[in-house]
Amino acid sequence: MNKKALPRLFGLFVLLVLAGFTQAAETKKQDKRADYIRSHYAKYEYQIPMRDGIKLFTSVYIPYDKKSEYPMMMQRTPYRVAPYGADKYKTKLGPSEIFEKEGFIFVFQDVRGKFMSEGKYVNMRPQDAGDKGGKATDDATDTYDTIDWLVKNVPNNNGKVGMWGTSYPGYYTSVAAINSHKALKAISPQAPIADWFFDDFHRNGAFSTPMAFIFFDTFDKQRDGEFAYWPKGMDSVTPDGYEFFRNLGPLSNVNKNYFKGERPFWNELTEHPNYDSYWQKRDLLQHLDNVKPATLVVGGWYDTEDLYGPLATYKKMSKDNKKDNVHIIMGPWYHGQWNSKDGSKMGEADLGFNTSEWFQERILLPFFKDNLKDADSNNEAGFLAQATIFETGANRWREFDTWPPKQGKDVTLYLGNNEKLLTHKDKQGGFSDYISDPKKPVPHSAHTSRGWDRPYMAEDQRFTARRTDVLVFNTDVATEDQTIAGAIDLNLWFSTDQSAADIVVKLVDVFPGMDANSNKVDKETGNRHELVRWGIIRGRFRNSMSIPEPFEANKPTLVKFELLDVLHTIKRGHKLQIQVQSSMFPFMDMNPQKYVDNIFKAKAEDYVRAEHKLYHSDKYPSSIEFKVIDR
Ligand code: PG9
Repeated sequence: MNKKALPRLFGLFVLLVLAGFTQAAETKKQDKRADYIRSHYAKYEYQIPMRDGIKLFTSVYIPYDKKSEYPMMMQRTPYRVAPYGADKYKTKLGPSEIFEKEGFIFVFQDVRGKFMSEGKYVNMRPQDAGDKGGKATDDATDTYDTIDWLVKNVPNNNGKVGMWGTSYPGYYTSVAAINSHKALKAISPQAPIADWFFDDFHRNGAFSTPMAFIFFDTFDKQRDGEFAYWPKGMDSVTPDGYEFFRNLGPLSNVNKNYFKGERPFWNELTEHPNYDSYWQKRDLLQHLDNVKPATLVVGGWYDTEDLYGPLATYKKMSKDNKKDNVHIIMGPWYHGQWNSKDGSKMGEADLGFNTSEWFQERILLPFFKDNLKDADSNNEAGFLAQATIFETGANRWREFDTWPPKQGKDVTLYLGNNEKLLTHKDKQGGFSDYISDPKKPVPHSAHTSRGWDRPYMAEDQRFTARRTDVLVFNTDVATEDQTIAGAIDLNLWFSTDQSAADIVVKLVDVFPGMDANSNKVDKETGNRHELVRWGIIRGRFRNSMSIPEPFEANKPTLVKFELLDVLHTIKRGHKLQIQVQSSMFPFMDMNPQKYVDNIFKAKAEDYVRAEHKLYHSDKYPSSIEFKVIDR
């Protein structure tokens, strides 16, 4: 054994022991939480009848302590309310542990057609039952009927109900606001899906194959009668998503090689590649303009699943900031991180402090207490701003009267020659070109994953900046801090020598190589290219999401779209960088680059290499526009 091997082995041993201790401490904490729940709550199970006779399975946890009456906190979910059986207890009840200590009645319900509930499940069911008359049902009437039953039947309740949920359960929380029951006093839709043509597996018409493939493999399995178990997924998915999805080939191979036609929702979505009436009917936003309960919309800046949802939900529910019962908080989080224990890091991004604990203690619990326990206080103490928004780059919370902020300076930057981002059009400018090759698409992350991961949302982008199929444009080094607030509008003059293309744009914060104060290289962050926001458009949808069109070969064409909101400070000494590319693989499927009517039916030979050009001349000035606000 060489001399260094022994200390190394010892180091490894110490690390393993420490990891073991941490794991054991975590398990002990979980056990304690579970013990607390069991000794403080009695569990009941009910089959609650809906207006059409269908019964929905509901479990209810009631505090043993009967000294006072309690409000109910409810979650409706398509992900099962297990464990089933009145003597089998959940190990978590509230959004976070402090809710269990505070004391609420917790209610969990399997939505219509899922797990132990009767009826037929419909993904993003069109909410078309209308007002609360008749026998017609949808998810909104199911929520109404459930609340009506709960307030009349659950012992020791105070007649007030709150709802929360993340993602799909966040969607069901938004749904509750449609013609809501008068006992529903407070809701917190968290990362709510709003419109499935823009959330989760769809982005401006581009498609996330890993997300849809992995999710619908199990979620879309049809039940054979009633079942209480989550169906088993396929075994064959490799941990190397780049390799797996490249080998998969055209999307039609999903059915041919894996699903075998046995995932009905997958079949439906592949028949509707455009934003047609199938998707439009499922757009929840159209029903959200008369929200009565106090509302706190929650979202994460680094949420790769549902970032569109919370922003669009707040905009619609608040009628553009006009309703003071509707609030929003956007934090520096991945999907659901706000209810996790550790919100001090998101991937490689250091957030400075535990932002999720701050949210749970200072925002979420006070919000529900205020509206469900105090006599209709409706934010009388004023602890909740209209918009509470985390400023990345500076790592601090800020409060606003509106989101996005109204005040500020409008800035336009033009792409230019020599990788420049300029404050004026480049008079000498021309274009930059690159080859986009479906055989070697640009990876969405430098790390290997099954293709649907989270940390990449704040990843160092040097790995792409140095590829020949990625264009970069940089501002000069900033001499003052610049805080960008809101969406970023993109006006890109683009051409291809083929007939179809995707355009991906990334907003990147380039850290200095040298620490300006100490004149030393910062080993951890030196020259880091931190991803702040990225977005994609499938070029065929540049003029309409419903009516796609091919590109005319080699014709400069204006493509406009937006990057979803940010609140980010490019600090003094940093540079703002824009990267442009035509794939983001495997997270987004590869555009064949030959126009076909339905990409889900494209053939292997439709996937062709293409030469794309991005213009930055006086005649074709590609630009980005955003708002800069005061510090
Ligand atoms: N919104 C999430 C999701 C749905 C469908 C596919 C992928 C993700 C979620 O409920 O987790």
